[in-house]
This record gives sequence, C-alpha cells and structure tokens, in this order.
Amino acid sequence: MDAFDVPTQPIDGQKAGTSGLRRQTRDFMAPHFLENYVQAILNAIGGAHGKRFVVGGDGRYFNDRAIQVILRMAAANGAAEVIVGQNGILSTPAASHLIRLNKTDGGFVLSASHNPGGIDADFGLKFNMANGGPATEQVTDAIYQQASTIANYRMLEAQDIDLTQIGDSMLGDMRVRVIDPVDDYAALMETLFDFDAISGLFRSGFRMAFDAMHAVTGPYAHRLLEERLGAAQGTVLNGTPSPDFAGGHPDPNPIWAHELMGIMTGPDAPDFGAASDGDGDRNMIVGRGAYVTPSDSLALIAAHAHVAPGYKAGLSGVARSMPTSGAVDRVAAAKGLDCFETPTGWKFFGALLDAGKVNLCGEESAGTGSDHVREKDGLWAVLMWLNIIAATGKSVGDLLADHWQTYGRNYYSRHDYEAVDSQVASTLMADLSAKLADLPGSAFAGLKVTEADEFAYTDPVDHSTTTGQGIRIMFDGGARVVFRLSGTGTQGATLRVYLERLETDASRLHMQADDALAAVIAAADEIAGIRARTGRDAPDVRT
Ligand code: G16
Repeated sequence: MDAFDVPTQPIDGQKAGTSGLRRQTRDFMAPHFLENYVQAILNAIGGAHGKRFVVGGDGRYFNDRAIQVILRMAAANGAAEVIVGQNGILSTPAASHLIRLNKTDGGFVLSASHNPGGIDADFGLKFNMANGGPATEQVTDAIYQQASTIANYRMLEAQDIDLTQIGDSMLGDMRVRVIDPVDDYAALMETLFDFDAISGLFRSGFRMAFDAMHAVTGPYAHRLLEERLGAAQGTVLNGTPSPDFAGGHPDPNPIWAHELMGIMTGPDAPDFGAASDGDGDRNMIVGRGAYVTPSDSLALIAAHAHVAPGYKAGLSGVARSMPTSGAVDRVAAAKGLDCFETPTGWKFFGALLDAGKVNLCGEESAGTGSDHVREKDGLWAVLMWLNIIAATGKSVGDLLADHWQTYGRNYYSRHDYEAVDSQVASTLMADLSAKLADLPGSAFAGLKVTEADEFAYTDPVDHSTTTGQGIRIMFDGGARVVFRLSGTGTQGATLRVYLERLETDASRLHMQADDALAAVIAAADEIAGIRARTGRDAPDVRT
C-alpha cells in the first residue's frame, strides 16, 4: 500500500463555528473538502507520525465514507493506531471517554449534532484533543490557518476496512482497532451512579420513556436502561440509529421531541421522560406534565449531585455558558461554590475542568456534563436524574417545585429565528452593539435597563481572551435578554434571543414561562426591532 501526496488548494468555508466544522453534507462530499480539512487538522497538531486517535460518529449519512477517508489519511500521515466504534458509531461523550481511557492523542468526531442528517441535510467534523475535549480556540485557529494555505494532502491507496467486525487489522503500517461502542462508556457510568438504587426504582414499577430520536444513543440506552438497569422493554423509543434520523430533527426539545412530549402529557404518562440528540451529548428531561428547562436541570443537579456515588464528596465548582440562566448561580451561592460564566461552546469548559476548578457544567442548549469526560453527556444527565429521583423518592414535578421554593425560579425561554438573511442578522447585531452605551437608564415595555454590554471572557486558567460573545441587556429586578448569532447553523443566520426573569414570590412560581416573560419578550423586540427587520411575526422555535 502506497502513500502519496494529492495536490489541492484552499476551499472556502472551512472556518469552524461553535463546535467544529458544520456544513451541508454535499459540501463535505465535494472533491477534496473533507480531505483538505483532515490534513489541516493533522498539520495543525504537528503531524500524525506515531500518534494514536479515536474515530467515530453519530451514524448520519456519509459517516461511513468519511471514516474510511480519515483512516486512509491517518495511515498515510504515519499514525500508529486508530480506535473506531463498530460500524463507525460512537456517541460524542463515548468518543471523549475513549480518548481519555486509551490516552490517545485526540479524536475525530463526525456529527452535526442536533442538525438533520441526509445527503441534503448536514454533516460535521470536530477534532478533540488528548484531554477528550473539543479543540481550543487556539488549535481551531491553527486548523483554519492550515486549511487556508493547504497545497496538498497525504492519502493511502487501500481497500476499505471492514468496520462491521470487532477486532484488529492493519492499514499499511497503522493498526485499526474496531471496538464495541457501548462497553467502555457503560462501565464508566456504573462507577458514577448508584445502579442498585436505580434498578430498585424500576423494580418498584417506576416507568420511563427515553426517546433516542433515531440517533446514536439508541444502542447506549438499550444497554444501560433496559438491559442493565431493568427498565421495561419498550422504554427506549426510536432506538435504532438511522442515517437521516428517519427524516427527523434530532434535537431534544419540546418542539422536535413532540412525540415524547405527547406521551408525557398524555393520560397514562410514565413517571419520567428523557431524550437525547443526534450524537448523544444533549438531553431533555421531562416529568409527568413537567418539562424541565436545561438551565433548571443544571441548577437542580448542582443542588443534588452529592446523592450520586461519583459526586458524594460534593462539587468543586460549577460553570455555565453566559446565555444559560442564573438558576445555578443561586445554588452555587447558597453552597459556597465557585460559579464561572463562559462563552457558548463546550470547549470553554475544558480548561476549568482540567484544572479541577469545576466538576459540573451546563448550557441552555440542552447540555449538561461533568469532569468524567470533556463533552456534555446526554445519558449521563438522564442517569443523574434517575439517581436523584431514586435517592429522594420525589417526582420530577415535586423536585422542581421544591427547588423553586428554595432558590426562586429563573423563568427562561429561548426564541430562535432561523435562516435569517445573514446581512439582516449582522446589521441587527451591529446596530445593537452601537447603541449599548446609551441603553442604561432607558425603559422598554416598562423594564428599566440597568446594564448593557457585549460579553467577553478571559479564561482564568490559560488567560486567553475571547470577545464578541453576545449582547447582554440587564433590567431592574433581575430580568435579562441576550442576543447572539448561532455558530452551528448551516443556512443563513440563526438569531437566538435568550429571555430570563427571576421570581422569588412564592405565590408566582408556577406561571407559564411565556406569560411570566411577556414584558421581557416585548422589551427585546422593542430594543432590537426583530419583527421589523426580519419580517417574522414569531420565532421559528421556542425552547
Ligand atoms: C454546540 C456546542 C454548545 C452550544 C451549542 C449551540 O452543541 O457544543 O456548546 O451551546 O452548539 O451553539 P450555537 O448557539 O452557537 O448554535 P452541539 O450539541 O450542537 O454540539
């Protein structure tokens, strides 16, 4: 088998967003696109010679072909070993765990997460570093530099590796280890949670519905929930990964997981419902008739994590992304824990986790996780909730009610305007930015602005600074609106408007979020002129 150089030239559109490179699948399938980006990654990390990597993805369309290309290029660049999930399948948290467990030099994670899959949908590639976490801003910038100047990539002429069979084989001088995608991850979960208590819960008749959304968590959930913990057969819905997620949108929120929401609000609703996304790092938690916002889920986990064996020593600190509500801050303050506010993107938690400053992180975008891996972890959050329910004997609804009673409730909603004309969206943000200094003191929809700024972050560990991370407008009484453009969309721009209001009056803790937030919603539109600029009457998605 011969390795050879293929001449190429830089291709537009290879700048990573919030989480690696996400593009339409056909872009990734275009000549040289994937190859250029893989070579750019290998160049940026100082080459592949003698190195070991993990490769896997969420099984979406083109996952299998892309993995064969990455294997051939890794071999051609002199890598010593690549560990691959059987059939090319690895959830993102499982990939992160394998990188750490096997002390590899990093990994290639193929996924566009919650974005739809298929030849006419989305694909993505992300490089994770030796700590198991997404490449830092510095490495991402170096990859972009390489992609912008690339002149050739290295390829091996070889047949496809059979990824259906577990075992070792050689590709040129490189060993390829095909492993079971679930085994090591399941073993890790068993060290963190009280499996006896959770099994006892299921034995006592506790019922659950888990919607894998035709995505990667199906095999993980079947193994852990049904086979290992004894949940009833049929607990896992849509549990076979499909290349186009059966035509669905694998994003675990009340809009896209409407099948599960229907079950949980129906007449014979189970006790507990949960869902995960395309690559298994996001989660949704829902009780009987009680949807838990990701921000509340993070706060509630912070308050109760010590009941799980892996966290019985307590938390070292917590972190949340800036647009995530301040609910977890209130728990941290009560418990005397450090609480960090980072830009959107799991990569910003990596340094805090590595330094031991925090061991619980979360984001409003349905991500929760700890220091067990360096990615957010959907099934981890589900098991944590099951452990909390088993330990406290309380329902999801009661846990939430008690939490709000103790800490107050941060009413929260995110409004997304999708596929907005990019020019309109960037002008909206630029205009907002230009008037920030004039906002304090003025009132909108009866709410007085106390502070307004553009979020910037200096990492307390590596001291790197990241600017331009969203516009924050704070109002009198603890309300806030944040405006940000998504870094994960693939068509036009997605404007995200994050709305929040703190309520501590015990008689007003059980309102509908949109009613509780009516004034904040009106103020947001008045300040940014969303309707007038986008021509939209309402957001496309509210979570
Ligand atoms: C990624 C990032 C998250 C981020 C989310 C949404 O998640 O890892 O940190 O919160 O995108 O980002 P944006 O608001 O820029 O679209 P995932 O699940 O898509 O990998």
